[in-house]
Amino acid sequence: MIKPDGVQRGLVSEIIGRFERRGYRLVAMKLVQPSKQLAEQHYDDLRERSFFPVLTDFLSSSPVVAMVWSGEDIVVQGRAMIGATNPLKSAPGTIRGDLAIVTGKNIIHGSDSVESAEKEIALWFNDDELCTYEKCTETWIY
Ligand code: RTP
Repeated sequence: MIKPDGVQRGLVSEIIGRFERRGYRLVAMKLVQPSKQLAEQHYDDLRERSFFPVLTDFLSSSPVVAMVWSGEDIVVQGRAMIGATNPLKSAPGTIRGDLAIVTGKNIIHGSDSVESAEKEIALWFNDDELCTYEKCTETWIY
């Protein structure tokens, strides 16, 4: 999910492009204005953390781009592409390491396990919003 700061900063195409160029397949995508309740459900496991109110206020402050990507090892590789939670500890070449400097404004969320991805997909998408298709293997697609 591209968080409000990523959308506000005009980084949507930059972020989507990185996943596309890597070779991952887009399965679903939509611009959503999350309610506070949806933000709280999304970060349910962080309810006891002191930054939970600020985090969920921020997530519900402005539209986000919810996405589902698929492909070999996408959860682990996606997290690697995103970088560390604190952008200052994210390696150059990662999304956060290249594009962000503040933990609370780290522009993107990625599911941390297949299990949480399944939960989050169910939270953000209806089944009929997920597109099943094969990538074209014609030679003019690179
Ligand atoms: P995310 O869930 O957004 O992909 O981030 P993450 O796994 O890298 O980090 P997590 O621990 O799940 O934290 C979720 C988001 O909360 C904000 N945060 N603020 N100390 C703080 O102020 C603090 N720690 C975390 C970050 O925006 C983080 O992405």
